[in-house]
Amino acid sequence: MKPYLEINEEVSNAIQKNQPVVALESTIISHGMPFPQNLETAMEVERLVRKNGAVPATVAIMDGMFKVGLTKSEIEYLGQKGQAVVKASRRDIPYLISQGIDGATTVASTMIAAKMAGIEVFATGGIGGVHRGAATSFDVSADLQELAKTNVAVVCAGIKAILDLGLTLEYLETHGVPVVGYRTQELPAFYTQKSGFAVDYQLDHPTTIADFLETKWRMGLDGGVVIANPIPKEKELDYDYMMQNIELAIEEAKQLGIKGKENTPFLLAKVKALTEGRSLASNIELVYNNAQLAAQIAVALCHKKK
Ligand code: PSU
Ligand code: MN
Repeated sequence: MKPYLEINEEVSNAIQKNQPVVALESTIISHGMPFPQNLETAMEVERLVRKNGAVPATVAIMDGMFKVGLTKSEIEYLGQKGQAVVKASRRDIPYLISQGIDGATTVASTMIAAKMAGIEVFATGGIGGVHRGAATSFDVSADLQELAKTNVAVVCAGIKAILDLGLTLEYLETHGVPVVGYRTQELPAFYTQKSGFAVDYQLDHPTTIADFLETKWRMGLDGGVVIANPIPKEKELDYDYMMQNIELAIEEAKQLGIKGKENTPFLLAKVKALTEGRSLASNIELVYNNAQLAAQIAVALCHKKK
């Protein structure tokens, strides 16, 4: 069989030497943000990971392979092509790899590539989840099923606010996925610190998070962990303002009959338009915040192994 995993030299050296590495996804680049902010954000995220002592490994499907650790020009390509790149979740991987078609990896597929490469920590914006109205649409992100089985910690600003947070928490509980709040008891709602829901456990230090992860996986309790890291107070948006605009966006998606993998990118873009770009600005800030914490957790995990 032809190889399907290509880890760049810097990332591969770091993994071999037990040095910290943070995986980063590419759907957020191609489908989650417009050009050129997507590109600027992706580059700044990599810089922040390095600044906090870890090696960044942005993941995508390119040239018929899972690439772990992209070059700047590969990130530029994904940013410029935007929605023309296939959004690749678990079910899309075999088609894209066997056909040699490029794909931007979601949380689910980035977790898969990270696991294959031996990377335990991953930073993104917000995870996918159970959509509002899922009782009739059945729209539940493949991210949740991946969290149920793949041993990677996903550092995020909680569950994307466009989703049904309560149902998503129920799903995670059923599948044994712990939701850990970093310095918070309240689950953040992506653009806001507030959500009205509680996390399962609060942990206040990258080292205690590393202890938690190591305990889970050493005990053979397979599956991911959600590390919910609230957006910084000065960057958050007003909760009621966001909920109003999200409801408008969902209403429009319903009217246009948007479904399947188009749903999340449509809603994020619509909310951005309705908030005159405010949602994008806070989305960028929360990703930066997550990249830094993810790097710190990766560093703490490596210290424990030494
Ligand atoms: N976080 C963001 N923006 C995004 C995403 C996450 O700040 O665009 C992406 C991730 O790739 C996640 C996907 O896996 O949205 C969820 O899509 P779906 O609901 O179709 O599974
Ligand atoms: Mn979906």
